[in-house]
Parts: sequence; structure tokens; C-alpha cells
Amino acid sequence: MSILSPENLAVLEKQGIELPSWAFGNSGTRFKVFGTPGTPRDPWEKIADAAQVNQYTALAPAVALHIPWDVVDSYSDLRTYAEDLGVALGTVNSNTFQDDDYKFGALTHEDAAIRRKAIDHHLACIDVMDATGSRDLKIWLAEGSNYPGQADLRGRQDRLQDSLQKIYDRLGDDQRLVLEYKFFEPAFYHTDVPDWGTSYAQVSALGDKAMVCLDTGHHAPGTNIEFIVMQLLRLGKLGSFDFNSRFYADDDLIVGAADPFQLFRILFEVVRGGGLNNPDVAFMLDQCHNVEDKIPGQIRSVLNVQEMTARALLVDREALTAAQKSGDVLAANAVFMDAFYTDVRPALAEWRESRGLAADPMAAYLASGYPQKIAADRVGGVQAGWGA
Ligand code: LRH
Ligand code: MN
Ligand code: MN
Repeated sequence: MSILSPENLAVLEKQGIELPSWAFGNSGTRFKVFGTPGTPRDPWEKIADAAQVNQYTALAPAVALHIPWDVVDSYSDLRTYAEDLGVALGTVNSNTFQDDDYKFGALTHEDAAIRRKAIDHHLACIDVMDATGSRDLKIWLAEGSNYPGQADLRGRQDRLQDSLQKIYDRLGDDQRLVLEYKFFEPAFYHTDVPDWGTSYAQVSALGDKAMVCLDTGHHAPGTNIEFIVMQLLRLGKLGSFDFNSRFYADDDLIVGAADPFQLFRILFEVVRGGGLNNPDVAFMLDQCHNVEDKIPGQIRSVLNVQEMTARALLVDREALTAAQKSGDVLAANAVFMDAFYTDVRPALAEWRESRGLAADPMAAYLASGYPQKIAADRVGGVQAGWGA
């Protein structure tokens, strides 16, 4: 008998993780961007590669776009193309961090004309969402200052609220805005949306269609991220995750690679808080594959999320509650750790086969001939956008 119950398998079957289009482009650090053979040359090829991840894992039914990295002539054609490959177009990410006008801010800028330009960019992103059928507009702002005294911190919050309100007002009934926070970088002294509390305060003032986006790599070292997950779920304001992992800063490494136990703890709070397979909580990856191949990197990532979700589902919640209530510290911890230490990989492989998927999606992809085909067909793949 499988260690995964039919109920747990039914939950796992519904799991979907959105892939970022930029994970398929070449990326790197400010020191060097290394190319990978077969890197996509345009958004169409990024989507084709994302569809491969879904084909072998059945875990990645949507691809997030980034504007202007993924600009095409017809978004409805792109949508049809994606749907024919079995994936949907997901979250649309705005970009106000690669334009000279935004040197001192975009949605927070002192100059109303620059704020207007940044707002208009977001309205154009919502036009894209209308054509792609996307629900979520994800806003991450590279705004802040480097030196004490450089900026009026409070004035910038007020202008941010005003700008966000203008964007929010343009959302359709079924569309949402998710505001991503990050504690530093590119600004080093202050950041305008540095933490979940600021994001929460800003989106709460907008209304029900505005939620917080939690990027797992955007916290100070040592932050208890699962506590934030719990709190946002409790408040009904966790709109989406950007999953990745980090050793030092915003490393954007493969989710679950740096600290699998942290991923387990986060997913336990997701399960406990009703966030799993909850349409209000979008699961997304936000990663870059600087030295590893991109499609296998994404396959590894979605499998890591699936494996840790399966382990989180194994926590004996009744036994845990009993131990918690009786103040049995070690018993409670043991229940938790028993689930974490359970190797679910054989059970997941068996279950995959029972659904007509390859037991080992990575091996199946590598044996498919696709990597050789794209390496031969595509010459001069594009950068993810960061180095562009
Ligand atoms: C910058 C960032 C952020 C966004 C992504 C597009 O930190 O990684 O997390 O989601 O760029
Ligand atoms: Mn992110
Ligand atoms: Mn980031």
C-alpha cells in the first residue's frame, strides 16, 4: 500500500505551479551571463519549453509573462499557441526597473509625469491580461533610496498608494493585483515595499482584489517565513507565492534546494491554513537558472514542490494537535519531523506511472530528444531580461 492515501493523492493531483517565462532565458549575475544551448529566442519558444515541463510532470499548467520581456504582436495568438500546447498564460509581471526615467522611483516618483508613465505601463499590462485571459497583475517595485535623508519616506508611501489605486481601478471584475515585497535591492538603505506588513497595508487600502505576493527569497536571513504565510492566510490576503531558494540574498535558486526543511514548513502552513489548491493562492516559481539547464531546472523545481507538499500532507494533524494541547513539546516535534523525514519519492513515482506519466520525469525529458532538437534549431537565444 502506498504511503500516500487516496485522499492525499486526490489533493496532489490538483496541484498546479505556474512557471516564469524568464526561467527559460539565459540569466546570470552582474559578472557574467552564461548561455545554454537551445535557449529560447522569443516568448513563443519560452512557452514551448514551459509546456515540456508540464508534459512530463503534469504540474505546470500555466506560464507567467513579463512585460516588456515578453512583448509580442498578438497576445491572443500567443494565448491560442499556449493553449494548443496544453498550458495557459498566467500572471503578468510589470517592469519599472529598466528605464532611465525610473532612477529615483516609478510609482513613488516625485514627478507626476513619471508616475503617470509608470501607471500607464501597468494599465498596458492589464490590456495584455485582457487578451491572454490572465487573472493576476504582479507588481514588484525596485524603488527606494541609498542614503539616509535622500528621500521622503512617508511622501513616497502616499504616492505609492495613489498610484496603486489608479491601477487597481482599471482591474476587471475577475482580475487581481498582487504586490510583492522585498527587503532590499536594488536600493540599499530603504525600499518602498520592504515587507509583508507594508504590502498588506497598501493592498488592504485598495480592496478585495488586491493581495500580497510572498517571494520566498525576499526576506532577511533567519526570517520565519512560514509564520508570515500563516498570518497572511489567516488574514485572507495571501495572493501568490514566488517560490525559489537562497543561501545569501535574492539568489533565485531552485526551490527546495537551499533549505528543503524550510519549504516543508512553509507548505505545512499552506496545508494547515487552507491555502493548498485554493484558487485565491497562486503557486508560482520565480527562479533563474544561471549554470544548470533550464527545462530540467524547472522540472526539478516543480517536483521539489510536489514532494514537499506530499510530506506536508503526511503530518498527522490529530496527533500533532493532541501533543500541542497537552504541552508535549517533544511529541509534537516528533510528529512534525516524522513527516518531514518520510521519503515520498517512490510513492510519487508509482502514482505517476498509474496516471500514464513517466515514473522519472527528468529522465523521460532527457531521453526525449527535445534538448538536442532545440540546441540544433535555436541559435542565439535571448537573455532572461536581467542582463538585457
Ligand atoms: C526581483 C525579482 C522579483 C520579481 C522578479 C520579476 O527581485 O526577482 O522577485 O518577482 O524579479
Ligand atoms: Mn519574485
Ligand atoms: Mn526577486
